Amino acid sequence: MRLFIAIALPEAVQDALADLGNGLPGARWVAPENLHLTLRFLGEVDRRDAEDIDAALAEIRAPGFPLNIAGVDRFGDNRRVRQLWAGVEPHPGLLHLQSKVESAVVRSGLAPERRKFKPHITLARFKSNPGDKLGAFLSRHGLFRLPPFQVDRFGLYSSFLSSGGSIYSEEAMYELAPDLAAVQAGEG
Ligand code: 2AM
Repeated sequence: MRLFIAIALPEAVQDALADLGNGLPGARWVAPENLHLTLRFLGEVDRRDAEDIDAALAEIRAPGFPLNIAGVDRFGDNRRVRQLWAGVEPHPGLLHLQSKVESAVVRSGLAPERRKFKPHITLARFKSNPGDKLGAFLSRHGLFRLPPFQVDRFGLYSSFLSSGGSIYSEEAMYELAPDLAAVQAGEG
């Protein structure tokens, strides 16, 4: 099984992100229902490891937090643009959850992730270079920002590569604890 751990996005957020999806030659836009924030890519995992990872993830105790999506940028350089993505602000609650997820995965026997966590939502990959249009696109959407939404769970997903693109399925869901900051703000 090809697995990853991610935060799902509300449909309204997926739709707002999908609205960015035009005006770039060579872009293969991610289908709106596939837009997500990856916490950890696991790759091919056998059933026993997957069960260990599931058990370790279910033990995570971490509070919910608000997710702020802001900015649009790319991975890759001018010669070879790889990905276009929407930025995600590194809220302490998000970083706390990501580090708990990372230790759960390593405790389950997988090798640690070497790359620094750079929270992002991939919007498009490229089959050919978008050229000058990319700079214009990035400046047009430089101030892109969505209203924050509250994250109260995360999930384990499988990814199946089909001829029509990736098909993601939710394999398990893990609830976060109440976000005390949000609860107190609501009471005040
Ligand atoms: P990306 O959005 O930056 O491409 C499912 O493929 C998720 O796992 C994607 O969100 C993808 O991140 C992430 N991922 C991280 N490393 C990956 C890799 N080596 N191959 C495929 N997906 C990877």
